[in-house]
Amino acid sequence: MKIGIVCYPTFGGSGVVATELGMALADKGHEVHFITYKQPVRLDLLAKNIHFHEVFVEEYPLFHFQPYELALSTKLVEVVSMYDLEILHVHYAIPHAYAAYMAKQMLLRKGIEVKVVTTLHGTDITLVGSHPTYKAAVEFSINNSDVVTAVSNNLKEDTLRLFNIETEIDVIYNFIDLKKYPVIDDLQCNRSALANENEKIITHVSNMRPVKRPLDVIEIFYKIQKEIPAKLLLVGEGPEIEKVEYRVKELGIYDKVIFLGNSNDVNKVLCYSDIFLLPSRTESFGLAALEAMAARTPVISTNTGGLPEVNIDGVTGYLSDLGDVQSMALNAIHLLKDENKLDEFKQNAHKQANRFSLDEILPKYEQVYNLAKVSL
Ligand code: GMT
Repeated sequence: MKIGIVCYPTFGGSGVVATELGMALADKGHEVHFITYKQPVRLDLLAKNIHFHEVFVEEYPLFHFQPYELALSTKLVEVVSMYDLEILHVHYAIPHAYAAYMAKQMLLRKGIEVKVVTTLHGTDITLVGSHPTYKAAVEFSINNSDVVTAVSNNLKEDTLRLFNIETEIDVIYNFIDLKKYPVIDDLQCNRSALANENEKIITHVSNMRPVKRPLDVIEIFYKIQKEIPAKLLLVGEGPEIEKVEYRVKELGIYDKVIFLGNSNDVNKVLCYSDIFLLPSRTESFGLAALEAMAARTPVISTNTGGLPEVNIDGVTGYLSDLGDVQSMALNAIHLLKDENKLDEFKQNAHKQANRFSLDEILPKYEQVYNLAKVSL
């Protein structure tokens, strides 16, 4: 098939899922065209069947806001016409589903038909999309997509609750390419570079936005390190990072926290980890938790959104109420103090990640494309 993928090219989960999906489809022989304003961070441009088309937005001083949707829909018309694309798969409704709808209408005028598949990722529905500023446009673009998918049952329920949806929503879970998470022996995963022999390693990966509650991560870690020698690895950058640094200094634990910034090698960082913390206010799915589990790391998280569909309480980690840093710290301490249990949870986490393997999920998207192709 000839497929166009539209996504945010940044470190957010939706961009990561879109990029990994496109690369896997290309690997299987499909022709995949990424259409976005920058090359996606995890995209291997030299791989076979992969194309990248940059959406350029002309800066014009009259505009207070540069009209990205217009530039995107124009680019979509150009790329679909030039490469005979059959499917436009847009990740994140805002503004991608809207731009794809416009492109589809423009193409119909030229006698060209392209089908639009929209994948909802979370904040496009829960935090941003349902806001009155965007709601009507988001609802319209969902209802006018040929096929709509959501990354968890919880997100599907939220979408049906927050919008007046007239179209079917298929749940296709996010996935992980387990080949990228081999058993890494101790030498390759040189733990001693980061922590002493007796120290446990706790990790948090996010874009450090308020919804991820990185300050809770610090409070949880502070309690853990009082009981057990430990280091905290923080991966990612974002608006909360300065507050996090300030709090780390205030608590006097600066020598125990390692700030790694953004990374393309999350799998390599995760190989060091004993426990992964994800105390988010909400997560439609929690791709970061799945990546941790693929790397055999139990997850201590909140029980919000789609997290309970990924992290199984008492099996692959533990779930606590939002903001209950005491419970999350106690769960982590309990696990870290019991080597046998920790080992058991590490294995369980990896087993659970297998349920979300690329091999399981990729055919579901191919089915969706076939469904879209025959939709009226
Ligand atoms: O959560 C973020 O910071 C990024 C956001 C995105 O749109 O890129 O992530 C959302 O999509 C991911 C991939 O489907 C999910 O794993 C995340 O749970 C979801 N984030 C939220 O719902 C807050």
